[in-house]
Parts: sequence; C-alpha cells; structure tokens
Amino acid sequence: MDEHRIIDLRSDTVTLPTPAMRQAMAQAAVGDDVYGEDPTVNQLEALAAERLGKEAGLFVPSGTMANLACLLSHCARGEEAIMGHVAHTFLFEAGGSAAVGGIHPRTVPNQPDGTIALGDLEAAIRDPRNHHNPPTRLICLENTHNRCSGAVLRPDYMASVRALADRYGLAVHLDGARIFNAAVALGIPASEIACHVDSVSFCLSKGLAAPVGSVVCGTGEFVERARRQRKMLGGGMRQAGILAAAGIIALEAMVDRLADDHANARHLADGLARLPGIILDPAHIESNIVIFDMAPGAPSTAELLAALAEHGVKMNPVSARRVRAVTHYGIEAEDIEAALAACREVLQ
Ligand code: TLP
Repeated sequence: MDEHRIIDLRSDTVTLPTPAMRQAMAQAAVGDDVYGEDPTVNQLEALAAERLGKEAGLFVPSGTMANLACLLSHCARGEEAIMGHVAHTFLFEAGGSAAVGGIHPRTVPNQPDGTIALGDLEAAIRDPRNHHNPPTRLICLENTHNRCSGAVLRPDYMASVRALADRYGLAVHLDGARIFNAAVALGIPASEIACHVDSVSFCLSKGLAAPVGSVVCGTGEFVERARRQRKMLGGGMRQAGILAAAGIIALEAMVDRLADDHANARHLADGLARLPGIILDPAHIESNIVIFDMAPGAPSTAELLAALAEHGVKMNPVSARRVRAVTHYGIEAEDIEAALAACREVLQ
C-alpha cells in the first residue's frame, strides 16, 4: 500500500464521485430546474420517491437544507418541534429552524440506541388548550443516528412513534441522511422505514458518494410546500441535472455496497475495543459510524488525533475524550488494518 496514502475516517461526506458518476455528469441532459424542466433532476426525484415509497421528491443542495425545508413546511413561527437532544437538526444545523423559521426546538433525551423513549416523547407534547404553551406540531427522528454511533431505529419503534403522533395530530419528519445505511443494516427496503413518517430527507453525498445533494420525499402536496421553502432558502438550482446524474447512480449502484462499510466499521470496532485506553462495545456498532471513548489516563481526543495524523489516519473529535471514525466508499479492508496498526502504535 502507498505509505503516503491518507486514511480519512472523519466522515462519509469525504467520499469522491465514482468514475461512472463523472461520466454520467458529463453527459447529463439538463434544463432549468426552477421551471421544472431539468429531465435528469425530474428522473432523480421520481426514482428517490419510488425507493422511499412516497409520492414525490425534491432535489436540494444539502442535508441541512433538506431538513430545514421540511421543518419550515411542517411548522409555523412559534410552533414547536420535538427532537432528540443529540439530533443533527438540533446540534449541527446552525440553529436554522429557530433562526430562519422561528420554530421552537424542544429536546428530549436520545437513548444510546438513537431512539427517544415513547414516555419522554408523550410527556413533551404540549396541552394545546393552554395558551402559555408553544403548540407542538412535529416530532423529528434520525435514522441512522449520527451521534448515537450510527444506531439503526427499528421499523416497529418508528411505527410506535407514528401511532403516538397520530393520537395527538402531529406530523413526523425523519432525518434519513443515512436511511440507506439503516435499510441495508436491517435487510429491508428503505420504504419500510419511510412509511412511518410524513416527510423524509436523505443524503446522496455521504456513503452513496455523489458529490452534492439530498432529496426530500413526501406527499405531492408536502413536496410543493417544500419547493417554496427551497426557493426561499436559495436552493432553487438551474441546470442541476449535472449533479442529479450522479445522484441517480448513487441510488442505483451505491446502496448495496454500504454493507461493506458496515463490515469495515465492525472490524474497526472489534480491533479498537482490544486496544488499551479505548472504551467501546463493538456489539453496538450497527452501520458505518464508530464512536469510542478514551479511558481515564489514556491520551485525550486531541492527543490521539494529532498522533494518528502523523500516521496518515484522520478521525473526528466528538468531545475532549470521545472520537468518531466513519467508514465509506474508498476505505478498504486493508485501510482498516492500517488504521488499527496506527492506533496500536500510538496507544502502546
Ligand atoms: N453530518 C456531517 C456533519 O455535519 C456532522 C457528518 O460528518 O456526519 N443529518 C445528518 C444525520 C447528518 O449526519 C448530516 C451531516 C446532515 C443531516 C447534514 O447534511 P449536509 O452536510 O449535507 O448539510
């Protein structure tokens, strides 16, 4: 192996487009998508909707915009959206739902498996008759769950949240940035996860390796509302078929191989768990995200990452003593061996 090769485990967002994507991008038929006239965008949106079992899809530039367009489509100013305390929508989207939409985020604890306990969810729903309260409008879930080490939410859990939401007349949004990782981990079609929610966003530009883009899916009526929000947010793109062409390949050719990323993550977790100074239960690793803790007395996150960088291995800090490594297209089994060898050397 090339000794100067960088093994970049910071995120699956670092994936590069495949040769087939580059070719499809060069040859894509395009038009002005704001007029609805880009045939490749239209094809991607129809394909995404079909894969998720929804009526319609909307191509947007990023996962952040996908979630924000959905939240703005569900909630008016002053209305409340319930989400996990380590949800991506709460932690990492620059507070967009509050800053742009005036939406009041209500956080409840995420369990280590990425779920929110049903009792906690129900307790957070406001009494609509009490005018002191911001009205609850929406429940947000995340599958797989980024900050919960790529935990996979089960369809039966999603169905229970759906039933709860229905009892209170609430909508459910899924941040499904990595919904295809969840589907592959469970061995079911993504539509069997998405059927429990009103809206879902997923990313083409993470493990599926497209260079840019996410898709929002829902009913035709919902997607029309989200289209207006996308325009307001500046996400109405023109000859976007050049990007959508890569997205079509992402959906058609890059989903099944996510199983390799999961196997690599599991292998990485097994190896890390055997090293001194690392606290990790590999049995909890279900998809492509490995989060581990540095034991008392072991190097800090900053020390570990600096030392690993010397060996050409990159990981991401979660906190002063917590680290994240993500497997993805472009990371092979031998890279995992090399990353483990580097960790071993640094920690011994
Ligand atoms: N996650 C990124 C960073 O923002 C943390 C990463 O490296 O994991 N939902 C989830 C669950 C995500 O993990 C991300 C990106 C997004 C939404 C936002 O997607 P983008 O980056 O396309 O705006």
